[in-house]
Amino acid sequence: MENIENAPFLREMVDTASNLYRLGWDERNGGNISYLLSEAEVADYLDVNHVLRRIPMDFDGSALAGKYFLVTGSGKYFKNVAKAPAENLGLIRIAAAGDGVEILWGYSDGGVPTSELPSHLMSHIARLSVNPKNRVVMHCHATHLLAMTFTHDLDERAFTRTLWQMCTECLVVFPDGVGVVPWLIPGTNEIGMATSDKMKETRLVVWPHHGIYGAGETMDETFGLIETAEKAAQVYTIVCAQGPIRQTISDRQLAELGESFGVEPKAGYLDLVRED
Ligand code: 2HA
Ligand code: ZN
Repeated sequence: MENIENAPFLREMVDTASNLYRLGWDERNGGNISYLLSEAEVADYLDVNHVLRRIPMDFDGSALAGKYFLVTGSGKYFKNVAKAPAENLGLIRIAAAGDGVEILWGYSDGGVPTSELPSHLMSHIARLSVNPKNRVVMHCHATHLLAMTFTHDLDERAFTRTLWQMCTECLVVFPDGVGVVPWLIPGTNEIGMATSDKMKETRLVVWPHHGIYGAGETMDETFGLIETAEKAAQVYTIVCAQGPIRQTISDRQLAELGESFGVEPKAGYLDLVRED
């Protein structure tokens, strides 16, 4: 068996956790990532028939039965992932009955998967139903997006439009906009259901006064998605600090941008009639 700590998927996870920490978006035990892997990918590094521990789950994960995920650990600090991957990460498989997880590697000090496992697994189910290539769900406490949830209207259309207007590339990167859930207790099935419900329509979901969820096909692309929205939120913060907005990207320009890049802005989010 090859050393799993050299596996490309593990290196990606370590690098991403380190970057999220370095950017200040995952203080203390903030943030969590789950990465869907194929059996063929993991079989070079571990015996898939050797289950180390089993942990029950109180929601129905049967849509993901038998699937493998690399997942950050509950209570673990992203700051420490690079120096101790086996303690801070774990490789799990969803039990055949969908009522628990089987730990195959990691969580070496007796740990368990992230407390946000319901939101992650439910979001994977939602994203896989619209894009079978979806593999990554990522949660972090992106600073400016989090701050915006105190000062900006939480209406999804309004929130999305502001982000689209702040950087030209936003509409191209997230034409489906961002979803916003109500404030809910983290770690619960309830916030998992609310998040995954939004994930059927958009790959970015804001948790007011807490952080953001992103989903995508690859680690890089998912990180880039959050990074782009966070950059727009940072620009918004600076713009607001500078004073009243004198000009912005018009809805007509946003529509032309979408056409030029072959993406469809979420229906109803642009006010074209009023501008014409
Ligand atoms: O895992 O970020 O939302 C720590 C968190 C909870
Ligand atoms: Zn969080």
